[in-house]
Amino acid sequence: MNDVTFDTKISSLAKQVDDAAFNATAIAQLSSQGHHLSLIEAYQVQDESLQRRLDRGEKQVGIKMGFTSRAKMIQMGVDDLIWGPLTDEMFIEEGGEVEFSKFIHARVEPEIAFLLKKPLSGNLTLTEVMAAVEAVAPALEIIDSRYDNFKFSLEDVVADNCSSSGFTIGAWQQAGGDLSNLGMVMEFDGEAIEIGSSAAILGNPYRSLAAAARVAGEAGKVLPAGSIVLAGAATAAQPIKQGLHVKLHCEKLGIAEFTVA
Ligand code: OOG
Ligand code: MG
Repeated sequence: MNDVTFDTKISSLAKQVDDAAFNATAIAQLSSQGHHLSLIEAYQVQDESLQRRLDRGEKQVGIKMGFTSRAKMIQMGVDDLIWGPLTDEMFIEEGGEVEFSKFIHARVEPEIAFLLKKPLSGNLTLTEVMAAVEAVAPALEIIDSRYDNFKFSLEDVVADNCSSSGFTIGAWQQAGGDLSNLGMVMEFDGEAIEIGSSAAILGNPYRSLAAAARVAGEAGKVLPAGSIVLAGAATAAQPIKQGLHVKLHCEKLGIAEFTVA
């Protein structure tokens, strides 16, 4: 394939996943359409679909890490961590409402968020990444695969911006505390639906931040000061529906909650 044909293919796949997200309409997995992308090509599709969002006026506010826990890898049948951009359009005011009609078949999962006070990129020690953190907070992420039946290969999900579609962040807490084993309980309408520990996130969510810096560096990017980084879900994700109230209690960090309108 010459370069022009290749660029056209990446652009047309980016348009496909971005249109699916924008219109909340599922599409067939790219792999089942016969597009067998390499991981590098999948991230090129992701980059182009981010560009389409930026062209519509969205702003990148950070990144999310995915499949940083065994629980998530097993639930989705994949075996490597992934990452993708978060934009302001995905942000849900903490305690606020999110429209169910924005989504195709959304799920929610319990996470921990970091706010950076220094730029991060490349291979860094845990101590170095910890020193770059301004604050930490409990967070909930809404994922909404644009693919039929929420099924995908690793390359499919990367091309689809890692299913990113919404996130809410509880009150920021001072950084510096031990995050390696905090109890996390996600409730649906006041009843626990997922119970886990932050230890599920690579043994310590700060390792996910170090991984974020490393993958950003490998992609020739920097996570700027002021970025939000979601460390990845501590438990499996659960489907949401209209009217549902979702609340995360995270030991030492507090709560994050929203209602599906
Ligand atoms: C992909 C996103 C994974 C996480 O926290 O592990 C993710 C998906 O499960 O659809 O956000
Ligand atoms: Mg997640």
